[in-house]
Amino acid sequence: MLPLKQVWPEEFAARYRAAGYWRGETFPGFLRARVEERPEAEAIIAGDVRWTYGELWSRAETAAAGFLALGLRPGDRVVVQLGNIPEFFSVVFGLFRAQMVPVYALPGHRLTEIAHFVHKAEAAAYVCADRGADGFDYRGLARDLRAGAPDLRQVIVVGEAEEFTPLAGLDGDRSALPGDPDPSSVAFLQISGGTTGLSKLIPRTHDDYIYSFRASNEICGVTADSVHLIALPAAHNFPMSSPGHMGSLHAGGRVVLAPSPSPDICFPIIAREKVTISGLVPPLALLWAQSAPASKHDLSSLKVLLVGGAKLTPEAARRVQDALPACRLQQVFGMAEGLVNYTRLDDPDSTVLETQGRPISPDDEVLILDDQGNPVPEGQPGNLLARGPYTIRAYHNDDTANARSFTLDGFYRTGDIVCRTPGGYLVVQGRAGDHINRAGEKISAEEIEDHLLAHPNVFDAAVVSVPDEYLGERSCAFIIPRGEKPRAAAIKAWMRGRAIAEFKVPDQVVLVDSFETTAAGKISRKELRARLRAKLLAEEAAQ
Ligand code: OOB
Repeated sequence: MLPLKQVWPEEFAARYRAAGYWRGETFPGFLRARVEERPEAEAIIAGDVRWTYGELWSRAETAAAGFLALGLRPGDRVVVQLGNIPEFFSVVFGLFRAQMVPVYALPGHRLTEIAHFVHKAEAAAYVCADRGADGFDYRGLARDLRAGAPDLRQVIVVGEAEEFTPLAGLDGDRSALPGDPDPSSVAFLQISGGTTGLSKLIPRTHDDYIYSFRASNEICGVTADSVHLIALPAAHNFPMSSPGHMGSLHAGGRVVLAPSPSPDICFPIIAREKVTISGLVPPLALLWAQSAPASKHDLSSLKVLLVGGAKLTPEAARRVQDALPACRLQQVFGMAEGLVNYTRLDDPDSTVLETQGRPISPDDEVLILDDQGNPVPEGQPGNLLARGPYTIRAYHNDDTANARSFTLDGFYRTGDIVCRTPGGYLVVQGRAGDHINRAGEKISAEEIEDHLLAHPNVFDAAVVSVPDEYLGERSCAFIIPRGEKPRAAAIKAWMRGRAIAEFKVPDQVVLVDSFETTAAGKISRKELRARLRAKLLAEEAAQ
């Protein structure tokens, strides 16, 4: 299969190479370089498991040879659904080494989402664990997946494989392994937050992605001495590259995996491993801030805490900074499609507390436009568009989404509403699209409405976001019943039966007689959702 390409026009590619952003590095290439420099240095730590760079490399090569021996070929896409376990790294570096393309699913995804990724990526294989940290049995999911995806050739399981292929049993001829991939080819596919409909697949190249975390390392102070705690799911773009585990591995540092982001689990790990840097979404950062002052664990090694994925308000930022005085808060506003902004470690407090940072690269082009596409006056809110050396030009295999999400001259429409300060820092105000940002997990209103409409007693449904003290936002589904009135609990249970990620099950269900749209006649879904949301907030305020 031919390598997938992401298309930057040649003049841009030439500029990004000339500026030294794209250096021709590849994933297997950089890991091999670290192995040659310091094979005995520790790379991956998870509980009692400690892998050196040499061991990680050897396991990756064994897996790579094993994938080839199973009949998988360079260019094949492989959906990887693994939590924060060491095998995440031997599998993905094994795939890179064999020139295969991981598609990163999150541990919370269920059959509906995984089947969509397999279909959209035309994946040849699925890699999962026997069970997740929450006890979920992925082999059951794999069985159902296989029944509906005849082109899926292999299922590889970390742990007890039952009828599938165990990762531990993989082996093959290392001399059959290919050379290093083309640095401008697509290294992997990330999952989009899914602002409209189902998630899209985001193709990232070796060149562009490695630039993003190499530059992030500099901004976040990551070196070979760093100890990086990965508390969020390793497959998400934030803990992967901002500066993430990939940044730490590129720097030759240590990556420590936490099975859960809770302070009970993470604080003892920070004390034991002398963790220097970690990243969290705002609700978790607040939880850490609440627990830190009274903790009996020594957290003094922690020097940088990145917070992003959803808006951290100035008040919440202050709480986090005050609770961890020895540690610098760093806000990060990024997206799997590319553009990432950071507050800088030497920025004044006001910038760190009140803004979501500024772009990584001098060549990140940022536009802030009104709904007609004209630039807004400086300091005014507008739609954020971005183009640059690590922002994609197109989604994988999705013409409709591409036409909607990119301008003709290659800017990505982020869907976020931002203001820019005179110093060039961005402040996120909200977003234009209808998605719910539930503690950093993005939920498409449209996708959930589609599920609800499949219920026999649902006539119509509209899903909106509601401010939530802990989650930032939660989801509320307005439902016009048909026939027998369904109970809220029954709707939620039924949604779970749709085999979707738990975070997509509506937090709140409100039954209504109508959407009261008669006066205005036909209105857009967007306006309908806005009205329902405003009504709910007004009713809650009146209580
Ligand atoms: C990160 O990536 P995604 O792809 O899950 O979500 C991107 C969206 C952004 O478009 C924005 O709507 C929201 O998440 N977001 C923020 C934010 N960081 C992300 N909204 C307000 N404040 C922030 N600090 O979420 C992501 C990727 C890389 C680094 C960090 C986060």
